[in-house]
Amino acid sequence: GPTPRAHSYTKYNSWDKIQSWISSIASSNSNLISKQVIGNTYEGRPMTILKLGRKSSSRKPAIFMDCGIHAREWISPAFCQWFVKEAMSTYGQDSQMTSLLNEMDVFVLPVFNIDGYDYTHKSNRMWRKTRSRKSGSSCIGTDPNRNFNAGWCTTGASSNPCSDTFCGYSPESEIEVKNVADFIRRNKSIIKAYITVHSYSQLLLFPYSYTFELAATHSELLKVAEGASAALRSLYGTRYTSGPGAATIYPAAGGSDDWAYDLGVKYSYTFELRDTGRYGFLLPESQIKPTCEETMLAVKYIAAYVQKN
Ligand code: ING
Ligand code: ZN
Repeated sequence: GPTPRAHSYTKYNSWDKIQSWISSIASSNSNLISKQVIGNTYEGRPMTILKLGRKSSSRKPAIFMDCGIHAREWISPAFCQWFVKEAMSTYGQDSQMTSLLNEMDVFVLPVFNIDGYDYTHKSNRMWRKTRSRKSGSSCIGTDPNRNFNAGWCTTGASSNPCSDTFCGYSPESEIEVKNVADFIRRNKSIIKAYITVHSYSQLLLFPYSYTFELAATHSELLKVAEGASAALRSLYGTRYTSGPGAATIYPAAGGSDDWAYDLGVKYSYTFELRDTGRYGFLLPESQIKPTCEETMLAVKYIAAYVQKN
């Protein structure tokens, strides 16, 4: 057969490469990683969650992180791959990572919107939505970050199936959203934090986006976001703005972070990674490494806070 080549963490990998990587990283770290398929996408691709953490007989508290809700935001799946690699190579070396994976599990969904991601590699680089179809419209796809059941379709979303922010025909009408929401509901008692990774704008957002009202724990959410942004900035000076979605980026209902927060996940964050618009979604591969390195510091900051609270 073909000679296996090492996975590249500094390239934008195709879905086929990421799928092989999911299998190989899990099998070569079987002490720390287990795999779980939570369902298939609309086009039938398996959605696999990697559970990172030292095996334990009791149910550990957990952090859930997804990447690639939006197809064209390629730096996002690159970060989830980087995170898993870094977790494996620093466990037993870095005291914080060791303690995190000893005490908690981290669920990582490397690509949420796999069908869309594959489509951006093969047909249209700027595609955002899923690839689902329904009779009655010739337009394809729903915005998965408008399809969660949080103020669904009330603001910053469209009921037009041809729009890039189409909210779908009902909350969780997208199978990918349903699969993730079901998983989080099933594990609601152990999931302490929800982290979702997008690009671009260099923001660290938290609830709410569906309303301008402040979250019940606004000041704590802001304090943790500001600490995480400071940690991120300490590496290369990259500046992030923190705040509630509605006031910081724009009002938008149906987002995953608002839904997770209202379900009871107390620490719920949306990252908008580099840059601020020079390259936008077309962030050069030369920026994958620095972006992932700095983002690691922010995610580890949030994880450390959640671990001790
Ligand atoms: N931005 C997010 C979007 O879905 C967002 C902003 C975050 C909206 C949280 C709602 C909730 O539009 C990008 N770049 O996708
Ligand atoms: Zn996005």
